[in-house]
Amino acid sequence: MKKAWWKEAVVYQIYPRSFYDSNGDGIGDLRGILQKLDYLKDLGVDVVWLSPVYQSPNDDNGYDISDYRNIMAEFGTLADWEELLAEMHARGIRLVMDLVVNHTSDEHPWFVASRQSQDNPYRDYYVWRPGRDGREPNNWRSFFSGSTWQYDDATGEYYLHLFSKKQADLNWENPKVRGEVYDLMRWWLDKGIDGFRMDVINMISKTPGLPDAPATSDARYQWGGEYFINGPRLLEFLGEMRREVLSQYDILTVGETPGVSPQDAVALTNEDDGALSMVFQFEHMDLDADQGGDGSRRSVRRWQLSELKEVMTRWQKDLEGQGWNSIYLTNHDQPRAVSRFGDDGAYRVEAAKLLATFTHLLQGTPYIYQGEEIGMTNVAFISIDDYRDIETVNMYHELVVEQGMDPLALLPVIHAKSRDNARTPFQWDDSAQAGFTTGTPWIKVNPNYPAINARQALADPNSIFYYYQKLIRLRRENPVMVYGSYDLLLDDHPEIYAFTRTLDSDRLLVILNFGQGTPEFALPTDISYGAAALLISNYAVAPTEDIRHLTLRPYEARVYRLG
Ligand code: TEU
Ligand code: CA
Repeated sequence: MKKAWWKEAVVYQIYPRSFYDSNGDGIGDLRGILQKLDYLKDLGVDVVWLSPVYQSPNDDNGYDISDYRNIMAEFGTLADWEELLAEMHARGIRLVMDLVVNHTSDEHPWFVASRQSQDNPYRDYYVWRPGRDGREPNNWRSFFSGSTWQYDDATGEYYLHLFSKKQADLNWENPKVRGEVYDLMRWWLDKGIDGFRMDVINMISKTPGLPDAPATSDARYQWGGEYFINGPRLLEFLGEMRREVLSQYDILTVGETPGVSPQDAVALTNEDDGALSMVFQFEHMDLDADQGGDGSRRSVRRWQLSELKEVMTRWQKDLEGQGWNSIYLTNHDQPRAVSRFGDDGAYRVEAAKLLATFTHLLQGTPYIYQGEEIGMTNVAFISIDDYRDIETVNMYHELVVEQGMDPLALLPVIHAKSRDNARTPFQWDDSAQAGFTTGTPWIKVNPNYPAINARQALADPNSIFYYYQKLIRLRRENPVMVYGSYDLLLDDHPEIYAFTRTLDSDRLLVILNFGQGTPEFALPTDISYGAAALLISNYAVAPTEDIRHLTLRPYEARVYRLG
C-alpha cells in the first residue's frame, strides 16, 4: 500500500461558530481559533478541517456562500485568516477548508444575475425550469423539508435547491460553472492550504430530465436521491477537477458523500484514477433510523452491535488496498458520538475512550469533532425556540405546525438527532457560558458544562483528552495502526467488538466491550502469539492477566501488541 501523509494524519474538525468567541458577540470566530491553537497542538492533531468561514447570509451557518473569496464578517477578515493559516503551519498543523460547490447562496452575485432574466449570461449557472401544470417541475423533496423547487416571480420559472431555498444548486453541466469552481479552488490552494472537504460532492451531477421520484406514499414530495446522488457525470466531473486542479497539489481531499457504497468509494478514491483521497460514508449514521437518505434524522431506532460490525467490516475489507477510509462517529450534522454510540450517563468517560479507541484503531484517517475529545454530550432543549438548525426548525414546522403531529412525540427525536446537538458552544471551563463567550451565545450552552469542560479535562491525567492524546501519539509511533490490515474476530458476539490489525509481522489485538455488561472475552484459538503487551486501555489492567480469557468491565477497551 502506498504511503501518504493524509493516511497517517489525525484530523480535527472545527465548527467555527461554536468553537471560541474572541470579542464577546456570542459567535465563535477566527481570532478565537487562533487563541486555541496551542490546545490543538497539545492534543496532537495533524490537520484542522474548518467548516465554512466564507461570506454568507447564514441561512445554513455558512453552507450558503455568497462570496467564495472572502471571510464572513462575523468570523473576521481575510487578514485574520492568513494569520490563522500561518500560525497553524508554524505549529505543524495543516489546514483543510470546506468546499461548498453543489450550491451557492441566493445572495451570490451569480445567482443575483441569474434570476434577472432568462437570457442573462449567468442564467445557466443554476438549474431553472418552467412549472408543470402550474406546479413544481418535479416532485423531489428538499433535505430541509418541502419541495426542492422555488418559484421566482421575476422570470416565472423555478430554480432547484436540494437544501434550503437560499441554497440554489449550481448547474455543473455548464462548463463555465466548473471553470469558476476550479478557479476558486486554485485561489485558496495557492494561498497554501492543505486540502478540501467537499460538501455533498456526490450530488453535483443530476440525472438529465430530472425525472419524478416514484410515489411511495401520498406525501406531496418524494425523496429523489437516486436522481442526484452519484449521478451519471459525477466521475467525469471529478476526473476533470483532478486533472485541472487536484493533481497539481499535495493535498488531502475528502468528499462528503451520502449514499455511497464501498464500490462507489473505490471509484472515487482508488490510487490509479480516483479523484479524492477519501470520502465520508454514511451507512453507520443510518443504523439508528427507520430510513436513510434525508430521513435519518427524523426517527430514532435502537441500533445493534452486529449492524455496526457488519457496516464497518465491509468498509474496511472492501477498501483495503483499493481506496482509503475516513473514520468518524460524529460531525456538525450528527448527534454527539458518546450519546449515540456509547453512554452519556454513568459510563460517559469509559464510553468516550472506547469510541476513541475504535476510531483510532480502524484502518483509515480518524476525524475528531470539536468537543468529542472531552466527551461532550447531546443536549435536550425543552423548547423548540432554543433550536437554531434550519433542518430541525423546518422539520418541526412541517410535522407539527403543518401536519399536526404531537410536539411531545417529535421532541425526543429532536433530542436524539438534531444537528444542534453538535453545535452547542465548546465547553472550555465552568465559568458563565462555559467560557465560550463573555456575551450571549448564538445558541445556548449545554447545561452540563460545569462538569464537562476542557479545563477539567486538562487538569485530570485520566481524562478523555489525555486518552486521545495518547492514541494520536501511538498512531504516529505504530505504522500498523495506520497501514495494518483489519480482521474481525468473534463475529457473532453481541457485546464485544474485537479485531486485529496486521502489518507484516506486527499485530495488534483490539478488544472493545460496547455496553454496560461484563461479558467474557475468549481469544479465538487460531490466534497464536508468544507475548501480549498492553498498548492502551481505559481501565487499569494487571500486566499478568491472561488474555485468552478475560472478563470485561462496562465499556472496557484494550489494545494489545501480540509478539
Ligand atoms: O450535509 C449534507 C447533509 O445534509 C447530510 O448530513 C445528509 O443530510 C445526510 O447525509 C443524509 O443521510 C452537508 C453539510 O455538512 C451540512 O451542514 C449542510 O447543511 C448541507 O451539506 C448543505 O450544504
Ligand atoms: Ca465573535
